[in-house]
Amino acid sequence: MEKFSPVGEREITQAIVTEFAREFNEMIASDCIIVGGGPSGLVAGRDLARAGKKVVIVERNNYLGGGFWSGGFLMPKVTVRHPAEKVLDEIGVPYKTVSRGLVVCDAPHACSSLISAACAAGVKILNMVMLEDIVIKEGRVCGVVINWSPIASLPRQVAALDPIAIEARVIIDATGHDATVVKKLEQRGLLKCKGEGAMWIEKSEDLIVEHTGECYPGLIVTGMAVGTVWGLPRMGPTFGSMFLSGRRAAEIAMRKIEEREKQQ
Ligand code: 48H
Repeated sequence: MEKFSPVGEREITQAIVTEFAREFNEMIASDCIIVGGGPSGLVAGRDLARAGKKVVIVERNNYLGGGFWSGGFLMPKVTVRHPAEKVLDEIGVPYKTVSRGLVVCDAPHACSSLISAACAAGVKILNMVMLEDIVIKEGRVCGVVINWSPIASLPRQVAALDPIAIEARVIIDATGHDATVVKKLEQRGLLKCKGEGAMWIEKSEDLIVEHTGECYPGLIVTGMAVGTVWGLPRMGPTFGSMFLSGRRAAEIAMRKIEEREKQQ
């Protein structure tokens, strides 16, 4: 039997610390910070990274994928309506056509493939890290204030731990139903969210994609967060608009990043 190489505790710890510090240092200033690693954030991140942009996803959970792992009603099957199955084709996920314009596939297969595609494109991930606040300068969102997620479950007197900030040319709110980045603007009276509408699948998905965009200078909103901002109907357990909203967010972010590059 082949023996493991004779590497000990010190080298292993050094490898983790050195590599994390090097990479984290790179994340302090990037082209785009995406808050939330669900389907819309992952598609946006992948598209931007494939176009050569420096992208960081901030995800409060220990895992990426958000609501994409469990399909609907805890049944791990994902449905996608035409034309969004093209994203499944791109990332190599097999699916079955169940009726005209509707496909179904395995949630774990689709979710793990999307995560893998985003990482392979070069997206950097900060997991177990939560958005605590935003940085606003001269009427523009230009960074996020972050902290380790576990401190949120500690008693307040123990958890008095100051956060840090990282900056980017553009920020994307991909935090799903909660729209947590946008809510930071709302708390300060800078924007008013209409609140998510009731379910109406036929209408919802086109509306989500159409309304994806910059909701405040420097901040683009994508995925379910779009519904919360604009009061749009929800679509329940179908994910095509999450993909195409993420794609649209990336296209808009690309233009904004280039505009900022010229200004800076
Ligand atoms: C860091 C955060 C924070 C924070 C949240 O919910 P998601 O899967 O979001 P989307 O919009 O990409 O996809 C929505 C979809 O999953 C869904 O729920 C659908 C289609 N519902 C339809 C319906 O009618 O119900 O992912 C959001 C991610 C999660 O991983 C969160 O942990 C993360 O954002 N997140 N990360 N800091 N403050 N808040």
